[in-house]
Amino acid sequence: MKTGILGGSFNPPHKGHLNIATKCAEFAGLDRVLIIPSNIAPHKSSAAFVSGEDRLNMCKIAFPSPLFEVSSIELDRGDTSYTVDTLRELKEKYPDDELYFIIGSDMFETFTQWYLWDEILKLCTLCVASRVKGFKPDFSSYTEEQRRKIIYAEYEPLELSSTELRARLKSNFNCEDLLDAGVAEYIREHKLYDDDFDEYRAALAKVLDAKRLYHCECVSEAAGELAALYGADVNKAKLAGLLHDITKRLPEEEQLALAGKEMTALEKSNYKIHHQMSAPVYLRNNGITGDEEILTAIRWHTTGRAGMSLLEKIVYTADFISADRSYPDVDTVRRLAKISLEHAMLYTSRYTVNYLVAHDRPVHPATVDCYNDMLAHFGL
Ligand code: DGI
Ligand code: FE
Ligand code: FE
Repeated sequence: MKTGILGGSFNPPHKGHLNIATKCAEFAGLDRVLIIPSNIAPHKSSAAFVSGEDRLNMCKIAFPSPLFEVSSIELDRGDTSYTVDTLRELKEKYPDDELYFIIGSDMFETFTQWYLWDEILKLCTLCVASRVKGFKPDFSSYTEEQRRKIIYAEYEPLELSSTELRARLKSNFNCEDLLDAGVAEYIREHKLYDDDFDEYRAALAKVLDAKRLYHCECVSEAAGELAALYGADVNKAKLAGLLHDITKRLPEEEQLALAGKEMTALEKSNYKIHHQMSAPVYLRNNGITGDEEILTAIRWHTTGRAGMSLLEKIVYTADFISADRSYPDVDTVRRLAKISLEHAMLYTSRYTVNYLVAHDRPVHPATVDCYNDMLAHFGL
C-alpha cells in the first residue's frame, strides 16, 4: 500500500491543503493520504485558542474518506512534532506500507536543516509539490541514493495561507472558495478564532473602508504571530496591529487638527506620515484605548525610530509582512522576520530610505534613525 502523509498545523484546514494532497495522491498513485495535525504548544501559538481537538475535527470535515484518513498521532505524542518521530511510528504501525511524505517546494529548500533529515529520507519518499513548471531543485547536498527518494509533483497552487484565511474570517470576507462549507460552519459554531475585539472592530468600521479593514486584520494576525515567536504579549500585539491605521482615511484637516500641534514642518507637509501621529490622539480621545505601549507602537509604525521596544518592532514589521502585502521583496522580508526582527527591519528600513530617496521625497529623521540603529545593531 502506498501511503501519503500531509502534516501541518491545519489552523484551520483549507482548500489549499486539500488541493496539494489531492494532486500529490494523483501524481504518486497513493492509495491513501494520512492527514496529521501537528501538536502546537499553546504558548507558542498566536491562535492558541484553537485546541488540537478542534483542528482534528476540522480536518475530518475538510478531508473526505476514503482517500483521506485523519490521524491524531502527533497530538497524542504531545511536545514538538518532529517528522522523523512520526515516520518511525508509522513505519512500526504499517510495516508493509511505502510512505510518501508531502511537502511544498518552498519547505524543501530548507529540508537539510530539518531534524534528522537523512533518516527521514530512509523512512520515506519525499513528494515535493512544486508550483513551478519544470522545477529543478538544488541537489548538491544529496547523495545519489537520497536523490532517488525525492520526487516532484507539479501542481497548480491555490495561493493561500491560514493567516490570510483567519484575517478574512474576521473581516467577514467571503471565504466560500477557500474554505470547506462544513469547516466554516464548525468555526462559527465553536466560535473559533474569535477574540474580544469586536468593539474595536466597530470603531474601525466607522472610519475605514473594507480594503483597509482587511489590511488591519492581516497586520493584527501577523503581529500576533511575531509576538508569539518573540515572546511579547500576543493580545497587545494583535490589538496594536488591528488599530494601527485607524486614522489612515481621515481627511488631512482632521488629522492636522488631532496632531498638528505636535508636528514639525516636515511632518505636516508629508501626508503619508500624518496617520501615525493622529492615530494615538484619536484612539485616546475617542476612548478606544489608552494603553501607552499600544499607542507608542502605533505612533512610530510608519517611520520607525531608534531604540524601538519589542512591541514597536513587531507592529512596524507586521505592517510589512501582512498577508495582504504583495510588493516584490515581501517573501524575503517574511523569511527575515522569522530569523529576527532586526534582520527584517534592517531590510525594510533600507528599502524605505531607498524608495524615498529615489522618488525625491523627504526622509523623516526617525526613519533614518531607525535605519542607523539597525546598522549599529549589526555592527555596521
Ligand atoms: O499605512 P500603511 O500603508 O499600511 O503603511 P505605512 O504606515 O508604513 O505607510 C507607508 C507609506 O509611508 C509609504 O508610502 C512610504 C511612506 N513613508 C514611510 N516613511 C516615510 C514615508 N514618507 C515620508 N515622506 N518620509 C518617511 O520617512
Ligand atoms: Fe500605516
Ligand atoms: Fe498599515
